[in-house]
Amino acid sequence: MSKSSVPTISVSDFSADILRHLKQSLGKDARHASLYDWRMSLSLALRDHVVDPWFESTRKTYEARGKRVYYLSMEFLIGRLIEDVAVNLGFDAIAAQAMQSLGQDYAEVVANEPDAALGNGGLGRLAACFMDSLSTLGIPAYGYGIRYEHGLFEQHFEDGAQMETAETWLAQRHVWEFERPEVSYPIHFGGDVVEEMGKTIWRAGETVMASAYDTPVVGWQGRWANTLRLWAATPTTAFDLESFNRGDYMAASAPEALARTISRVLYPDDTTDIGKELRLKQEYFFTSASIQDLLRRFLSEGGDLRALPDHVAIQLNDTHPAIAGPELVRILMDDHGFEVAQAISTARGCLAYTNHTLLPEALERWPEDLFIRVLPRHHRIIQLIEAAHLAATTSDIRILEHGEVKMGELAFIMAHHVNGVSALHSDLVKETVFSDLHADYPGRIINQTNGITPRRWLYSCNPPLRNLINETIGTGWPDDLQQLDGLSDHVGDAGFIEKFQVAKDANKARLCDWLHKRDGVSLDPHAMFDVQIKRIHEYKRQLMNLLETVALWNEIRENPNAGWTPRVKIFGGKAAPGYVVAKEIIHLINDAATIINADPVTRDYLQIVYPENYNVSMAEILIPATDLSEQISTAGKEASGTGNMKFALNGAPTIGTLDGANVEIRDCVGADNFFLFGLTAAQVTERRSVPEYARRAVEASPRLARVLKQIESGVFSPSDKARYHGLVQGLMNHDYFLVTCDFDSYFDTQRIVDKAFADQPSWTRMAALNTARVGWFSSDRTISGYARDIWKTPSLIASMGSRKDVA
Ligand code: F58
Repeated sequence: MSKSSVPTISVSDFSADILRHLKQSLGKDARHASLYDWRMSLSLALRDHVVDPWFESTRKTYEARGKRVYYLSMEFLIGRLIEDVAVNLGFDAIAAQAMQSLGQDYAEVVANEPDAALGNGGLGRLAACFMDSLSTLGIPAYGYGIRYEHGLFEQHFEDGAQMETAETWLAQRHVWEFERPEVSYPIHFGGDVVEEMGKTIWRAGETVMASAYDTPVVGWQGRWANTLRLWAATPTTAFDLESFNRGDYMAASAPEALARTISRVLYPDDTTDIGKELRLKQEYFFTSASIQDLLRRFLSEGGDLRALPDHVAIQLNDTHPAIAGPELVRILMDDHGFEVAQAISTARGCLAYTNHTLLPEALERWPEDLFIRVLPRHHRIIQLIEAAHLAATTSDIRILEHGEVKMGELAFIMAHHVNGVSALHSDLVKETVFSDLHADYPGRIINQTNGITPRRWLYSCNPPLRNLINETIGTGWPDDLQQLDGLSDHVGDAGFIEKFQVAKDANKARLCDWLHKRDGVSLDPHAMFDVQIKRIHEYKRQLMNLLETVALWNEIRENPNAGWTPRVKIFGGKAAPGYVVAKEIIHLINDAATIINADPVTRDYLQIVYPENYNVSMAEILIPATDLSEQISTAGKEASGTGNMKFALNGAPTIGTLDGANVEIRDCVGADNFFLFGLTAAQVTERRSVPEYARRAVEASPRLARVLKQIESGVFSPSDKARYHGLVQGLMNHDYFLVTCDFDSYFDTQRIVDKAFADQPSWTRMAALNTARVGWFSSDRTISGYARDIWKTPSLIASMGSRKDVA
């Protein structure tokens, strides 16, 4: 990789660029400019510098006539982009100075940008990290997704209960995207399939158009830029004038209403949305548009479709785009005259599928009658795919079964590789959900452990630590994260540990300021910041964390002078609006916070905070300020986790189970620097077969029994004493995620954490070793793995030369 470069643009030139945009693009002068105007002008001035690398990358890609990666994902959880672009261009310091010279507060301008939340959680954020790494590595790639009008809902609390309101990131102009009105494709739904003169014809019932919006994604040091192409649904005819003239105004705008519905809103459920017709239409909408687009690109270069797999690598981010298989087969057969077998093998040569979950309720299945109604031609093609699979193997696994279309099986059968997202998860994929298909197609399942982009998740979000690392091991690490290993040599140096501590303290102080400004909450900056931020799910066990908090509260009250380590328990995360138990857990955390935070006996030792509306930007403030990372899912349930990697990288040791990528993180940081507890995946399976295992666990733990009794009897809900009756009874009777069984081990391990934290230099050494040893979890390493093992795509960066505006 070419090494560090210093931007040649001066602060005064960049300031002039910003002022020019303020005048020419925003139509404002500096005296009357609002925060919005400054933010737009700064963004446009930055964007100008992305365009050249973007064109250059596109030119190189066409010249190379090689293979492109197409990453199909229903979700891209992007977050804000100003800092991201500035950092990748090497303009971060200059942008800040320029804003200062213009009398503006850079941080305030950056924070004015809406947080683009076109995703629910891990799967969507992974897609965004992958886009950053694809560009950093110079691999020609397109991300394809949906340009939702409304991203993930905004969360607020009313008397502790979650409420949702619509998110409106597009209410103001989205400055990073380029509308491409000339790039649009018809997407058909419904109708019927007929045979005419030996040809199979799909006579669609309704059609919408998919219109492209492109966002350039620039990689580290601006050496390469790929495209994120998001599709918006538009009507085929904007307005039905005939109906209007008849006076039927509703009917006149019906086509527009129908079309816009498709890309209107992101489904806020990251597990299951089975059976919703609109969801199936969304999936087909963006997948079909993407396949049509990549085929048009391929054919425009004069390609022979039989050679498609040499030029096109399509990665399916879980099963949402699994219809890509039948869609490609359909186009090859119906439009290009391929035989079935040839169409299937050509499509399979292009397709690979990533599985992100083992939760049975999350594996997509569509009612067959709904599927036939929406996609009749694809249903027939799936029958052909299934028949070919049954003929080629001794398998009895079907795609169409019990009146359902099983998207996991479809994706698997149509992919040349299937990957899990951590070593443990990939093994479990082989042993559980896809064990039969694994036997039918040995070698098809491989592992690619997830990663995170170090540009956003260290360089940009943690300036104090970034500066310390630069001064300790140099500046080569952001695109070669294993260089962090070099920090290991310094952890024995008291001066370095002291500086590491100063960096952590600065981040904690920043969090305190932010929380105080935002919510009026004050935290003790010397307390341990113990953080669990992620979607609220029973398997992630926020409830176990809360139960431990209540148990600790009890013990502090009983013995207030026992030298407790002060802790702030920080929670963050949203529950799917229809997920009743998850919402009860949120309510309980907030109710417990109200009682516990008001207790004068424990106030100095224990506090609970749950800031509303957790999102990417909040994570960027919380993670660098964290002392202890909570990764406490039931073993075997968290496919990988990526928050776990972000915390370790930012110097927060983990308390966690042997689940997902925790296993590999622990291998890297060393068992002494990781607080392990709980049952293993194998023990979890075993325990479930023990009759009444939850009740027994509660009986064996007076500490837990007491906590459950307090919650059930209304100690935390005095105005509605029965509020948590159902939640507690659920735990006692069918604690599927083994909160009760792991509770004691978790509580005891937290007390070991207390002791460890009390010895600050030794704790900080452990934190520094976490940072030093997790360089392997860069998404650059993950993407290199996909490129090597699945896509067979080289980097084109070596052939690119250095940037013109960079010395
Ligand atoms: C997450 N999955 C996993 N959505 O839970 C997490 O462990 C992993 O780190 C992350 O993906 C990235 O690999 C996720 O966010 C789902 O799993 C969807 C559930 C509904 C069907 C489609 C996948």
